[in-house]
Amino acid sequence: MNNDPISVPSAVKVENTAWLRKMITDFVNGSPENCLGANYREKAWGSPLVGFSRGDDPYYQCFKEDIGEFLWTPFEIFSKSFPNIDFDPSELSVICWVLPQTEATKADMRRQIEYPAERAALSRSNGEIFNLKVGQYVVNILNSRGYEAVAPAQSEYWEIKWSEKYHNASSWSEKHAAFISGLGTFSLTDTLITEVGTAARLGSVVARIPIEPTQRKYTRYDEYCLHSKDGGCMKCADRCPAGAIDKNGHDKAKCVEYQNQYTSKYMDENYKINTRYCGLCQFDIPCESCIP
Ligand code: B12
Ligand code: SF4
Ligand code: SF4
Repeated sequence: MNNDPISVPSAVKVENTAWLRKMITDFVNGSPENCLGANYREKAWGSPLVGFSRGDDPYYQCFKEDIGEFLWTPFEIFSKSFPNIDFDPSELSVICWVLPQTEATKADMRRQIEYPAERAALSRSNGEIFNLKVGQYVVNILNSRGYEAVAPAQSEYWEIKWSEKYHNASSWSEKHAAFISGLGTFSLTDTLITEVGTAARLGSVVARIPIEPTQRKYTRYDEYCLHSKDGGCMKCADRCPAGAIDKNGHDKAKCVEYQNQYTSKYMDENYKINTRYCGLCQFDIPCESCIP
């Protein structure tokens, strides 16, 4: 299929790709707000990965059909956000980033067997606030250059949703956008495995700007997970204190229950952090920091 917006020269798309990647990388690496906070005057996140996809990539519609009608395509969330703009879906691009956990957080988490370490809990609370700021920053920079943009997961319309097939879900999935944008594949635990591993958080922006999409280096949906090769590995299952991971994948009900019953209380009592998080299955595993 070739429905390229032919009026845009390829050089412009390549140039946009380069400055957007640099702008996000410089912001993450240089911002004083990229900080764990509390007693940790250190970065919340390491240097980011950045990837791009076309807003009309057919994968967006495929995932919508598989997951549920509620899952937005880029076209849907852009139309909701800018109802007065007349545009073609081929004019949209999706900009995605991956924020890797730092070496210090990873070292702490590898030692944990029941509860998250304080650094990791702070990456979920303060680190996620910074992740949202990355989205706002990208939107602001694009707006200042005349491009309309929205961070779907920060949209007033974004909601937690229920998928008949996959249970807990939401109106916009960062993992699916990152998969389509060439940043990684799914794992046995449901998380995305990227070139900097799975111990990471993700974010994205949909914008009306021509960008060269990132080439996907994979053909299969679960290609980077060792379990998908021969049914082995499953180190993530050993790491899960809730027994929420087995050869069939990730049991979200058990995962949510463990977070509600144990880790949330622990973080509140021990770190005075009020958040829902566990994340043990992302650390001390072959796919923690790389494609295994
Ligand atoms: C709802 C939600 C949850 C729910 C449900 C988790 C889930 N898997 O969706 C709960 C509370 C359980 C949860 C827990 C966690 N979450 Co969460 N969560 C979300 C949220 C808000 C929405 C996700 C969504 O809409 N998914 C859509 C559904 C349909 O996708 P899915 O369930 O993964 O199903 C697909 C695939 O996994 C696959 N699949 C299904 N079964 C199988 C089996 C095999 C073998 C394979 C290969 C694939 C596969 O097919 C499905 C359809 O495509 C996102 C933020 C966002 N807006 O995206 C964060 C997000 C997914 N969470 C994240 C994180 C970090 C976590 C935790 C580690 C932290 C924590 N809170 O403890 C745990 C990890 C648990 C785990 N092992 O997945 C990150 C993921 C980062 C990454 N590297 O992928 C996200 C993207 C947040 C962010 N901004 O970074 N989360
Ligand atoms: S630990 Fe092994 S089985 Fe689990 S997600 Fe990583 S590669 Fe896949
Ligand atoms: S985040 Fe969920 S799946 Fe991962 S170790 Fe904790 S309880 Fe288990």
